[in-house]
Amino acid sequence: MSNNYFVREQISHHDIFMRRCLELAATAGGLVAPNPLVGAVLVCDGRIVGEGWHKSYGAPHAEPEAITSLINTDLLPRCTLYVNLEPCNHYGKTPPCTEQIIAAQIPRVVVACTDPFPEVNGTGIERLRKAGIEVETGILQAEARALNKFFFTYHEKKRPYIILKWAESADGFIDADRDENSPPTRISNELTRIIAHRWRSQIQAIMVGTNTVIRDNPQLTLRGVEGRNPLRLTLDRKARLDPNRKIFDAQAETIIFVGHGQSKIYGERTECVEVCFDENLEESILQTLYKRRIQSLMIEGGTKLIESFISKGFWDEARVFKSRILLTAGVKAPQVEGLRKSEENIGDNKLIIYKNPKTENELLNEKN
Ligand code: AOF
Ligand code: ZN
Repeated sequence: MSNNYFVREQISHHDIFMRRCLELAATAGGLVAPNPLVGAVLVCDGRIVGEGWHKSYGAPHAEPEAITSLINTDLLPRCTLYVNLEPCNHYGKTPPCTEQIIAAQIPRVVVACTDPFPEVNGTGIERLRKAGIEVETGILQAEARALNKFFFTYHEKKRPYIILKWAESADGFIDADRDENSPPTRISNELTRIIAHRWRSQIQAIMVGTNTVIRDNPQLTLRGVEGRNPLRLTLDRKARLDPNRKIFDAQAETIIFVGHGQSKIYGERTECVEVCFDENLEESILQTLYKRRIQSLMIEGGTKLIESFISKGFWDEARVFKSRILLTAGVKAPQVEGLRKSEENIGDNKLIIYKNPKTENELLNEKN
């Protein structure tokens, strides 16, 4: 058998086992934030003999889970450990995974990507190599980074991953011309409503602008889906919003960004954060969220707020529902120039997903 054949076989096996790590990791979706989704498998003589994943925030990490799942521990010195994130090297809620891998006498570790968490950041791989363990990195790197896009964006860009979301008519309006006393214009269908609520369950914070609070009076909570309400955010420069708006109804934690000296009590579970309403407003908002360990933000309108984030390059993904309704006049939908990643029919509506080409490229490719 030629050497080449052997190498090719090894590579494809690497992919298969790493894919299994990603699959295991993903089963904890929505349960581990702000930690990343991590899965690990132990392979002996080409077969998976142990599996583990990080099941919930504060729970053991994937690697010790895989190690303890092994029935015959005599196999450990013959195993390769696959894991989609560099093993941690710090004392957090659990001891470092590196120490546990070394103690288990595992001779080879295959990693998808390094951990940008400041306390790890390459030191996990270094520690393993120093202990004489053979470490290979970069296997399914782009897939692994995409799986944990919130986590990587947060640590590398020091801001949450930003999703823009809106529904627009066939002729490009998000609302008809109407006064604030008439009900919001229904643009998308019932199915898209359920999808949008599921998205809310997957992110940590949700934001709308002042005008949207006035005109649409959204509640921004989850309805019809399981999960935790995201942190609600809005802007109120002069603190003039009516405290009876639904966003202040104490159903979820809420932050109102107000101008300096404008803090006041809007209601229970609401908090004012004073910011400068200048050209750095978006940066100030993102900085506040970074400090509060918010890794994902969905901006649901209106056009002015969404376009202000787009103009600064502060967006990663836009999820747009396009309906067949014609409004002929009204509030223009945001203009976004991005990579058109996918298009899907949701009943008589279309869901179009755009990605910011710059941040997508940075996300999928590790720097070093
Ligand atoms: C791993 N394996 O399965 C996970 C890792 O608060 P702690 O102690 O759970 O540590 C959280 C950090 O550990 C997290 O920010 C990330 O850097 C890493 N997560 N590492 O080796 C795992 N979930
Ligand atoms: Zn760990």
